[in-house]
Amino acid sequence: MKHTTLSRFLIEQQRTAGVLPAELRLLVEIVARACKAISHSVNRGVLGGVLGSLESENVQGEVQKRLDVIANEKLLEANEWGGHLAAMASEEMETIHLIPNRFPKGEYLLLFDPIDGSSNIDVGLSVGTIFSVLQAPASSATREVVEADFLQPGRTQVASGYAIYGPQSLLVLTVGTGVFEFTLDREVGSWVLSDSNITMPSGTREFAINMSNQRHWSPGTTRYIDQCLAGSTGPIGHDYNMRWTGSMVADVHRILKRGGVFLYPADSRTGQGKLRLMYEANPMAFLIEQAGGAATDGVTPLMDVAPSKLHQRIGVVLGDKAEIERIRGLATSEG
Ligand code: AHM
Ligand code: MG
Repeated sequence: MKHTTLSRFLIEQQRTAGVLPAELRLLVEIVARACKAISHSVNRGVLGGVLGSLESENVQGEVQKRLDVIANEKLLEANEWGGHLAAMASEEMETIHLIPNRFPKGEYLLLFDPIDGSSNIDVGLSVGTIFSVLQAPASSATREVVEADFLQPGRTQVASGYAIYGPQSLLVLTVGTGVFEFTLDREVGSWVLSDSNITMPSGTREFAINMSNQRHWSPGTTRYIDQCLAGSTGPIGHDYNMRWTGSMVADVHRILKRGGVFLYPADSRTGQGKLRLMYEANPMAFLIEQAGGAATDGVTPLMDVAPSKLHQRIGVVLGDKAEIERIRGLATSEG
């Protein structure tokens, strides 16, 4: 079997497809290398002393896990010196991280959630890293990058992806030319192409939602889930299956490969969702759209939303196009 490594894939994208500037290639390689290191830490678990919580809270008021902090540091360290970035932002940091003056500054902005699905770390379930890449505004070349430079709609992303640390460590990537999956070959230490041009299967009757939030849902969300639960005797006329892993990376990966829908909708508690627009919703939306699916906040495509804050939360409804359209219809017929 011919093995295409991530490096070779990226060089071929640069050469043949002509879509990948050299700096962006370097950026993706460095993020992938950091994810490899994070994968090793996750894998060693208690043996590496990486499990458990810290005393600290992040900007969202969530208790930080040891691995949240370790993964954040690995990503910062790996990406500081390459000369490809203007600045970084992370779920674990209140504000943006500028590239220290001793290193050259590049034209890209990197955003990440270092460990997504943190509640699963200590119980041996899949967690992951999500990342999004934007271009810094041209005006920032002659001044210090500021938070407002990051507040671009998801549609402007030039790359996004996630690594999932599960039964296998996988890296799923788009640079706008389809979705590609790489599997970590631990013996050799490289990411190897394992699935190309991923297209989401359509028509899969499977939904993912945290049912314990049901009492907070909007009438539209309630109506959709009621229809799914009614199965073959309801208006949709098909039985549904349900899955909820507590790790968005794992749920989204299943949907990319097997189809279905994922919902973490805005609800009555705050009028927002739980997930963060800039480094969770948008990168996943880019991948899902590239794979032929749809990703909205329930109504509006996520990537068309103009962000107002770095850590903005938003409702996320993504997956099978026809189901997302059904959900949108049920949401807009509410009033
Ligand atoms: P995290 O980035 O702090 O881990 O939070 C995001 C996670 C998602 O991976 C997952 O879909 C969701 O939170 C689960 O939330 P809940 O525990 O409310 O079901
Ligand atoms: Mg997360």
